[in-house]
Amino acid sequence: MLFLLDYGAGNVTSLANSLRQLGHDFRWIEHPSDFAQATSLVFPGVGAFESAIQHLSRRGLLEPLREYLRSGRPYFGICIGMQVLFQSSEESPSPGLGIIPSPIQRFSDHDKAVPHIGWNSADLLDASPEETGAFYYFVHSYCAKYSPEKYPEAAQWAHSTTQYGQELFISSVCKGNIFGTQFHPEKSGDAGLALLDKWLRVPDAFHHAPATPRATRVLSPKHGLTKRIIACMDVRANDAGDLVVTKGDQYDVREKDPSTAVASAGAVRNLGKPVALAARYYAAGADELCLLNITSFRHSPLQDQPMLAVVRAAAERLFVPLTIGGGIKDTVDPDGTARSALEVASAYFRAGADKVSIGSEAVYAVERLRAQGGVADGTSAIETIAHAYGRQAVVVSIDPRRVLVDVDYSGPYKDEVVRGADGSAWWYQCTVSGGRESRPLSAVQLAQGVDVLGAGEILLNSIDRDGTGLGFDLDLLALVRGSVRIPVVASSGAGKAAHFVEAFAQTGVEAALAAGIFHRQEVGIDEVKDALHLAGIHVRR
Ligand code: 1PR
Repeated sequence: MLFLLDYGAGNVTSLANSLRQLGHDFRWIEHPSDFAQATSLVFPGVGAFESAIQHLSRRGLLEPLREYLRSGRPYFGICIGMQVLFQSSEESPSPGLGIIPSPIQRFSDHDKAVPHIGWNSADLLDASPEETGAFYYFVHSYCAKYSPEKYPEAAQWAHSTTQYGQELFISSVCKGNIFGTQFHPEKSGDAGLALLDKWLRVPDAFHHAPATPRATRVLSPKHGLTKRIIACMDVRANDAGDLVVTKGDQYDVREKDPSTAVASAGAVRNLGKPVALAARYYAAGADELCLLNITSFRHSPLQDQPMLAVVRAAAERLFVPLTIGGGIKDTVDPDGTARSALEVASAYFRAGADKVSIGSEAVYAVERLRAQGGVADGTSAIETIAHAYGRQAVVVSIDPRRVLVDVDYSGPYKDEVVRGADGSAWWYQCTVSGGRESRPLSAVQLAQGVDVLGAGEILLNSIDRDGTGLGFDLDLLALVRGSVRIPVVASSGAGKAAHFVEAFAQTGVEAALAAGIFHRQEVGIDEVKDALHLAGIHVRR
């Protein structure tokens, strides 16, 4: 019987969904005695090394796990489930299982954004150096460095390596009954599902004789993390109460009156059903999907059963990362029950989300942080969710708008003023509640504040460009990209494939998102990726 080990954090729903899709039955390890019945074991993990070790030890599962590993029965550790096999982690004072006698270390952020988020190739050590391995989805800040000179024993375990920036790390390990991947096969589309299936059906294929460690690979600058293309669905109830994918022009999602061209008068635009559209984008090769519940600031997402059902249905059949946003904040139910932002996020994770996106609440949190002199107090939604699920699970969605100023402006945002070729000057002001209210905070201040609080990624919208098709706001992207070390996702304004090329080439963002052009089928995801490939930008195709 296949058993899954859940340590209570991270999205184990994704793995369960993948196994069901592949037709494998499984049970959960509930008790130390369950290990005796397991004929194979998968330990998936997202989040923090320390929480995993602490959780296993509190539930009395650490020793049974060690015994299971010694017993020779097949083990597949995913992400943290692979990292716990190592001696130690810079992330945690608790030691690991020590089966692989080398450390897990943090990526250097001198030459790149950390966490390492996205699709990268796992290059098998048995393959020739020119051969590129399959692409899988990674999301982590810590890794096992691949260095046969420094860590010869870990190199003996290495099954594949992956390059991120100038660092080469072990992306899968294999020896005897033990297999582990730093990447998430359950979120890696067909390639990931095939790997899981092969391990379950032909475990002997993974009984691996140690590879002969070879000299460190020659690093080539173009080889490594790919740029991600994300399809975004803004979801809300239409006037009949059905959840639909809508799309605004500068955040106004109602049909314009044709005679006056005045928006806000007509019905909510309906561009399709969320799960059907998400399935179309998955099939078309989207690297990630994003569902934003754009009116959930009005009520508690925990009451929003249709939205949770949409997330569940999407997660059951789409095996790429799913970000869910809208309404992630402390709320009070109509019956007076207080609900923390962490509870709201947990409901989304249980439904199958891999990341949550926080909008308005992030603005308030950074305002509080600044009022406290930059000292975080651990209470914000970003901090509580990052603590429980890892910072890579927390995206902050920024909704800025340009504010024009005189060219000789010397006010509080003077250091962030952008000057246009036409002599105009502006700064970027943050808004909340879907652009309805402006706040005394700039996009750069917000981005830097959420980096301090522990966000893993920034989704950078532009109210001015949203739905216009004029291209991304390159000034905004460059400004924010240059002010933080976490990954930045460009959003708003894509009108053609060339807009993606210029965003990646000119601003260094890690991913780009579009909505309208994909919904209306004006530009395909394959067309965008072809254009990027032609321009020499590394993408998964
Ligand atoms: O504040 O935590 O409840 O989160 C609300 C979330 O809903 C935020 O992420 C906010 O950006 C989003 N949102 C709120 N109102 C709207 C609206 O459109 N009226 N949508 C809205 C934001 C922006 C992007 C859009 C891109 C690409 N939509 O998601 O998909 O601009 O569009 P394009 O390619 O067609 O130009 P909270």
